[in-house]
Amino acid sequence: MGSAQAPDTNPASSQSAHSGNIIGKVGAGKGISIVWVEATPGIAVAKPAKPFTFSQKALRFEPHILAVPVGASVDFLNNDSVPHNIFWPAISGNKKLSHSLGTFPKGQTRVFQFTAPGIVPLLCNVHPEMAAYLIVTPTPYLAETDESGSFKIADIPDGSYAVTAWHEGYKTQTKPVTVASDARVDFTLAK
Ligand SMILES: [Cu+2]
Repeated sequence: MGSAQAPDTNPASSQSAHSGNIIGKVGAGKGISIVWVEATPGIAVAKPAKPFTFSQKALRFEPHILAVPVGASVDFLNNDSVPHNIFWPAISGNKKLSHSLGTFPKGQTRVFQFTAPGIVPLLCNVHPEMAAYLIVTPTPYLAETDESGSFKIADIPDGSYAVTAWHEGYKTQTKPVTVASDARVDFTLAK
């Protein structure tokens, strides 16, 4: 039988800096979970160029959960016919990071740049039932799961990392993962 080696057709192997994807599944309650790679020396964190928007419509925040990388600016748009307020009492429990954007009418936007990572519970003091979560991740390597809990964080430089999963009403969980091409990490969150 022939023993000729197949040509190397993997384009990634010709690059000097290798990277891979982290895939996995988060087991938790209904709705989406957020997964991110924790800060690691050597991982670049640049201010994201992409604009992020929360709107308030029909007395709800839209979306209910949004993940953005640290440094991101978020537009908060009142899309309702009534005035809304937006405030957060803390970021990841740190009350020193509480802030209010005030109360503003239909069509107006307030912008805030988030320079500290953490879980930001968004509230409206006009409508106590209004609530949403902004997740500010320490690196741009983040993913939103689908409703089944599956996620993929793409193009992470090879290396060893800590990966954290968050779900509303559950305890966050952090696991180690080594990326050398692709890697898999699964979470089962507890209340
Ligand atoms: Cu409101």
